[in-house]
Amino acid sequence: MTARETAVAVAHPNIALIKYWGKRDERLVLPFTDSLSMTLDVFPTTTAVRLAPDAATDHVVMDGAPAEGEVLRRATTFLDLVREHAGRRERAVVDTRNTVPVGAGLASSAGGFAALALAAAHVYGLPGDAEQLSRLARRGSGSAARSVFGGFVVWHAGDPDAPYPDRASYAEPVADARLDAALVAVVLEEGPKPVSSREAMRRTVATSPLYRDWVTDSRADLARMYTALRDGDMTAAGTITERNALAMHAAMEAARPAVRYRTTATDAVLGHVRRLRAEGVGAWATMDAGPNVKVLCAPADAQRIADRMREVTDARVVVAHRGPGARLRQVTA
Ligand code: 2P0
Repeated sequence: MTARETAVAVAHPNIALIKYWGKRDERLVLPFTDSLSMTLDVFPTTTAVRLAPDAATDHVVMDGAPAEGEVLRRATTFLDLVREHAGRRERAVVDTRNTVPVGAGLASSAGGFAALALAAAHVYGLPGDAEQLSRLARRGSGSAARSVFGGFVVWHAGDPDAPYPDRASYAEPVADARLDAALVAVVLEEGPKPVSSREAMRRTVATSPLYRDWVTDSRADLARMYTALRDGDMTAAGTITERNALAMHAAMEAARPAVRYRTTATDAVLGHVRRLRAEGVGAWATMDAGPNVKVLCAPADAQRIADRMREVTDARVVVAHRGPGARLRQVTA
């Protein structure tokens, strides 16, 4: 690939139905388990990367303000990796715009690093296909490996004994997925979470007596989820999704000290989801590293579920469907 001066990429967040929770290698961002997600058609991140050959450092702007601290450090470390792969030295100017609240457990880093990986790979002239892009995005943030692709996506943990474990861990679309699903996002809080998912995963792996069982259970959930997606079985997919998320939260709550992202507002929404099911509506909850709830359902039920959530909570409620993978919007030579 020839290097370009500027590239602009767009990527969407994804929500895991089978969660990623725990790294076996922190530096390479290699997970203990495979995970499976749905890329959304809402909350895109748009990222422009421009080469700055005269600059001494990278300059990163997020939502109109210069990035600093951990955000700047992670972006620069990621650009260093791209430069190392490309054999280049020039610094870059990055301008990224989110439409999702950052750090609130709404997968902002997934769309963010997928867009940054795609735009940076273009300006630095890194060769590679979507699978390679997924490996690269993984190094920025694990879940970003999945946002490279649209629809239902599986991220392979990869064989730990493979000669090059980095190469064995990438995401790809789930073949033959026939399920048509929507996700109703119930946004209870938009502020950053008290404990980063990185730290929370570390603590769960190191101290939770439930972690090993969660890993075993998650593998079985994944096998059943493949069948549910291929059969277009909403009830099975929803049931597996909800229990996988509850088990992940149970494992982190058993960590020492406990990691607790669920709040009383979260539990109230979970109650409303159960009540909908009791009324015969197919609705199943999932939660990530934050208090917000996403309700998996058939597209035909999404509006009804969203209306109910607006009735019973003060939350911002957003209906999402399956969205596209990361794509370039503009490249300037
Ligand atoms: C997931 N989450 O599968 C899980 C479920 C949150 C709960 O991936 O440390 O930002 O950058 O690899 O990808 C959030 O973690 O973590 C996440 P890093 P990431 O979607």
